[in-house]
Amino acid sequence: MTIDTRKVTANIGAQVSGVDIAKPLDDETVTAIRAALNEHKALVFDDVDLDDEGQQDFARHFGPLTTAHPTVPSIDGAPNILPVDSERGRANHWHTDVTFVLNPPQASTLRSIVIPPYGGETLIANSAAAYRDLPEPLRHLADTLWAVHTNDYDYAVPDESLDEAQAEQRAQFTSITYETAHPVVRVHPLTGERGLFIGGFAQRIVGLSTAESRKILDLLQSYVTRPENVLRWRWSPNQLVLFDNRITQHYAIDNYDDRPRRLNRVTVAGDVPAGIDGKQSYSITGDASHYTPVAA
Ligand SMILES: O=C(O)CCC(=O)C(=O)O
Ligand SMILES: [Fe+2]
Repeated sequence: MTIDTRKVTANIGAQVSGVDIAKPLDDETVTAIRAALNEHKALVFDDVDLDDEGQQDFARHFGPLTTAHPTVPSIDGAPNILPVDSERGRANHWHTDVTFVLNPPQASTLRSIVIPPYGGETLIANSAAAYRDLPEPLRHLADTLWAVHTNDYDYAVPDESLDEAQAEQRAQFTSITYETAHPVVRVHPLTGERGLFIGGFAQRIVGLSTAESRKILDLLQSYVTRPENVLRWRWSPNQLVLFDNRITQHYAIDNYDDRPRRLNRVTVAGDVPAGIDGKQSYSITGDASHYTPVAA
């Protein structure tokens, strides 16, 4: 069984055909999808005939699943599915999923259910391409840095400007405070590739003040969000996007007015990140064992 891939951009994204991901997949096919993911970082499958169960089964081919989220409830009866619903909130900030825990998911799947008539694209950035784009002195600096990731920060929207529903959601999101230190340059365990591992939950560089951290993080982040490193995916219903959460960031554009938009997210449990010297991430606060097993 071979799969067909068609690149969407030079640096990130491929559309996959020649495989029906609603059926159980043999090992060879899973290996081919994994190889394509290693190369393209984000894979799009069209016309998928999946329900919640099917999305979970597909994701399970890549490893044990996490539950929906460390603090946000799942869909009723589907403990591994996080509803991504425009009514509940909009992830219009650059991030890598759940990096505030010790072992963030290694991969995420998003399945489109309701898509607005315009807008609602998801941006996905290749953070390995960003690392390669750094001029050498900045690459050397990044190689030495560690960042503290947390779920408890203002997301660029201060508490006092939230309405009641938003305040309630934030309180739920931060009902357990997590803080984890990760290397700013993470080595991908399957490919050995180096990528910038920062994103919105990275709030502080170890050893620097908040103000100094912001400048360094913004500078590094500007390489991640270069248009050349970003896939802008315009959804149709019944698509599934699988992305490598170890070496990408993403952003859900809020450009569809009050039109409904709904996706379901299922994530695959990840390993503890390691930097270029092999040193592993360490937890500062917050236990995530109810959320995720640690992948080998
Ligand atoms: O809505 C999207 O396109 C992405 C949602 C997202 O980033 C998330 O649920 O973590
Ligand atoms: Fe996300």
